[in-house]
Amino acid sequence: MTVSDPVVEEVVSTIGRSATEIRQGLIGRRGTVDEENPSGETQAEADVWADDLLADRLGEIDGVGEYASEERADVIDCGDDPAASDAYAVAVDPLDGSSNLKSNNAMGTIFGVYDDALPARGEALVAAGYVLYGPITTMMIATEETVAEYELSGGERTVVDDDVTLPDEPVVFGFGGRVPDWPDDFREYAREIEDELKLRYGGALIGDVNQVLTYGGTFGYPGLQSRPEGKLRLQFEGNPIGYVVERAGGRSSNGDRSLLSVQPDDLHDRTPVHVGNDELIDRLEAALE
Ligand code: AFP
Repeated sequence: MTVSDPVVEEVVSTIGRSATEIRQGLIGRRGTVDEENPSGETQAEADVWADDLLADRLGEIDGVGEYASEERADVIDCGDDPAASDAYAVAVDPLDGSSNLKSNNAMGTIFGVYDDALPARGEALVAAGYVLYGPITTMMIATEETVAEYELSGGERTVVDDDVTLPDEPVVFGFGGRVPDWPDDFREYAREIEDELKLRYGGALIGDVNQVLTYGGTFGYPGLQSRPEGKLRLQFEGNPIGYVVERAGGRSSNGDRSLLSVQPDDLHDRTPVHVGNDELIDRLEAALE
């Protein structure tokens, strides 16, 4: 099953082919480098390596005008301006959850294909998705038409589910941040959810969101007392994940409105992120009002 837009198909097939290699290349790259990414976090060797690999490959696709990643300060100009032409901008978190490398837990690669120059609103996305490096490597691809899940093996993409939809009955939840750092209104909401759903939190957005898409429920990384803007990045994490979950029939929110409607000021803006079943996100927004 291919994506109908040829540039988007080239982007997703390039990421899919690269994923097998990225997974293999993690071996021997579990250490850190002496650098911080633009968000001030220590970079793993694997972060830098996967970013360079994806920048080279995605940047040379005809129809990709910009490449940006969580691991580099500025957008790379690699063709026509996406704001003034048919070209797209590709934003990537090359290794989401890379601190899980040390403990050998789940990680991912997240991507968003924007029909606008970066930074852009999530409403400009034409496709988004992720690779999950779990016991097997899977890829979720959301477009205007559908959300589909694939297994990746040896560079091949095999459909597992060509119409991924969020289950109606929520089962799992995962909330990031330390509980004493949660604002009181979020803590009250979280207490209710703890009584209703089962806790599943793995410290990698992709692993946690994939559980929500599989079982139903909600993932949240709220604004904290010490950091009201939250931890996750709008362009590289919030928007792509919001797009996937909304296309699969759920909702996304920054606590007030859809993540996709948030106007970014900066490429590396952070945002509170909440995704999941409609009813849970409605309740969250009511609790934070
Ligand atoms: P790292 O890439 O530094 O491991 O951060 C992962 C992440 O951005 C996201 O994938 C997780 O949902 C979130 O941070 C986990 O944060 P906590 O370590 O505070 O739980």
